[in-house]
Amino acid sequence: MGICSSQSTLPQILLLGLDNAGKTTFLYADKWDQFDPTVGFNYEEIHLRQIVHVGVWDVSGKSTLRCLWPLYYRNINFVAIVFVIDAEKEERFAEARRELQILINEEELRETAFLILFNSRFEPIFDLEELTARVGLDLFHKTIKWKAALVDLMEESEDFKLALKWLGEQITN
Ligand SMILES: Nc1nc2c(ncn2[C@@H]2O[C@H](COP(=O)(O)OP(=O)(O)OP(=O)(O)O)[C@@H](O)[C@H]2O)c(=O)[nH]1
Ligand SMILES: [Mg+2]
Repeated sequence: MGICSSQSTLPQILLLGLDNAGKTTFLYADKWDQFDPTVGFNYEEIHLRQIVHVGVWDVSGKSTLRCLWPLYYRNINFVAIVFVIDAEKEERFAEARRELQILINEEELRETAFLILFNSRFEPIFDLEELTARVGLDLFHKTIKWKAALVDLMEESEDFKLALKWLGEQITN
């Protein structure tokens, strides 16, 4: 499907984050569990964990391909961005912060809600408060709607459900 040819009436969500953060894992958690780096994008109309029915664009996070991100959000009206961060790679937090900073300053994304999902598949090294501080989510303007959650993208959890419920509320508001 061409990037401009989506005829969907579903709310559209853009999945962003650094390479190897867990974006495709999030999108296809129910289907299989090993993914190659995304080349281009994946698009699915999906009932995320049976909580929210949306069209999801899963885009490559490779550094050389991040220059394509604006092509998506300048052509499609996204109600929310789900930004995935690997909670176990502290050495990449600054890089994630830089990318988030660019996004929140974009005029096209002023009305867009941001759900930040810290993906941790093992016992988390940091709790959500520490992660929020370390990535510097305080950089978010008070006017931007955002929420952060610490989840295992492959597992069901109350925090994950709450995060997706919040996403659903942003869509209906
Ligand atoms: N929570 C959890 N995360 C996993 C699991 N398996 C893989 N991952 C995460 O997913 C990452 C790689 O998966 P992808 O989903 O392909 O990453 P991506 O963000 O889509 O990467 P690009 O397509 O390169 O932008 C791994 O490094 C892990 O962080 C799992 O069983 N549980
Ligand atoms: Mg991917």
